[in-house]
Amino acid sequence: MKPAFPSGFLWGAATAAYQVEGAAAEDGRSPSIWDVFCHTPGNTLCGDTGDTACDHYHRFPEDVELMRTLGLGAYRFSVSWSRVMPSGTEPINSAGLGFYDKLVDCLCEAGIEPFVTLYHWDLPNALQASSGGWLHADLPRRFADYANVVFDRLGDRVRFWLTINEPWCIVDGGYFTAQHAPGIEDPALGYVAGHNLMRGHAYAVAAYRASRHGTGAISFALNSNFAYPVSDSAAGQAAADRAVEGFAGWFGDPAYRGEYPSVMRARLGNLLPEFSEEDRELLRGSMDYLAVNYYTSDFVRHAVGAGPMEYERIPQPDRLHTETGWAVVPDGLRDLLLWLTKRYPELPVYITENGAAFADTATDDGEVDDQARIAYLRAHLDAASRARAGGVDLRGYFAWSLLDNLEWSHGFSKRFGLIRCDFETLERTIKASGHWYADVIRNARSQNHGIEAGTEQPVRGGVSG
Ligand code: GCO
Repeated sequence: MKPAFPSGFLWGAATAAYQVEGAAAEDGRSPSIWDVFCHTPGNTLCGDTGDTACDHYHRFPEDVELMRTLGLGAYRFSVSWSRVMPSGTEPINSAGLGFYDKLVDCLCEAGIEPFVTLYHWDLPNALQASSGGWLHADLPRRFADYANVVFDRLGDRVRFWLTINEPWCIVDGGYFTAQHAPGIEDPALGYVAGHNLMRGHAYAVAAYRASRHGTGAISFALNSNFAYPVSDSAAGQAAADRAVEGFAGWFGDPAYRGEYPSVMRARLGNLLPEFSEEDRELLRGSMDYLAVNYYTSDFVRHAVGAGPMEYERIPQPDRLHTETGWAVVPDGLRDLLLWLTKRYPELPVYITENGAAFADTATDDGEVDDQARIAYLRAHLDAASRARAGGVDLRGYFAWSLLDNLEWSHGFSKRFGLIRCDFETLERTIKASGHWYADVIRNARSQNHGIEAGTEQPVRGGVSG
């Protein structure tokens, strides 16, 4: 039988700085908008903050050892801009940058590929306070300056980069619903922030390609649900198509072809800012690969007057839901990957996040028999392999998350980890899902004649491979 995943497939797990690092006030780190958000009463469940989180900042050697035990080939983590440049601009804080230097070295020694996200939502608060953060037209340039500092320091060892994590979530949580930092509720501003996030992505990609280390692969992490119509009418199908174009296409289209989807332009009009000719140029072809974060899908119907896109989500009470209330829809992963590959051809694909929160119960020893998470991951890996069989050039998969961590406004109440973190003692215990994932990786490697971790080549625009 042909192996479901090819040799050189990158098997990883992901985290993000604010969710795991802790050490919020150490070595010159300044507060980010997420520190301010979490420290504002009422914003997070139980007032939880990332002050300590998993203390990954101090415990990273132990965490890398755990990754090695699982047999991970790659670790996706994010760099905190507030550590590297506490004021958001020069000067550079060498202690903060040094942390990532040590982490990357430690990963390389363990034969684990570092997969680095530059921005996972934690803008230095100084930039928010002084200029309105992503609403300011110059922020994209500041972001590229910061990115350049990181390329310069880590680019000799890091071959896979992501600029922005999930612009959709930043806009939705940060500017539509105010559930996330910076906690603004003004959709018109959300479209401006989203626009500047993509400009920041484009400028950082240009900086990377021009840099002395710019030979790896760079992209941004696109999150999207797929959407299915609840009726088989033409209007229902059109509503589902609009839902996907308005989700995946909102940010995917600019990064591929330099413009928003025409259906969004037609329906949102002036709410969507225009890219300048220079921005368009820089955006076009700014993904060396497609990085996809997937958790759930939607079931929708055409709904006149339900916002400019005129569709409505219909609850699916009969489906299994995770602790975050998201329906479990593995086929949506396959269908989303097929949709993306059709719309953005020629790009290799990495699933950069996929996972589920379930109410784990731990024994006194911290052991967790999380069969629900195993079932979720198994079904999604199966969907991913079916997408491959359908022509998607899938090259890697990252489970979200390596560790239980701070789930943003849900605080520590939602556990996504392959590894349990006891938030009192900070003790780590590999869950049943972690052991299961280690087996999946081992079996996949042995089916491919024992290809070792760390041999994967970075890709650029589907050219190599
Ligand atoms: C996101 C982020 C992660 C989350 C994860 C679970 O997708 O929201 O990238 O930081 O923790 O997705 O919600």
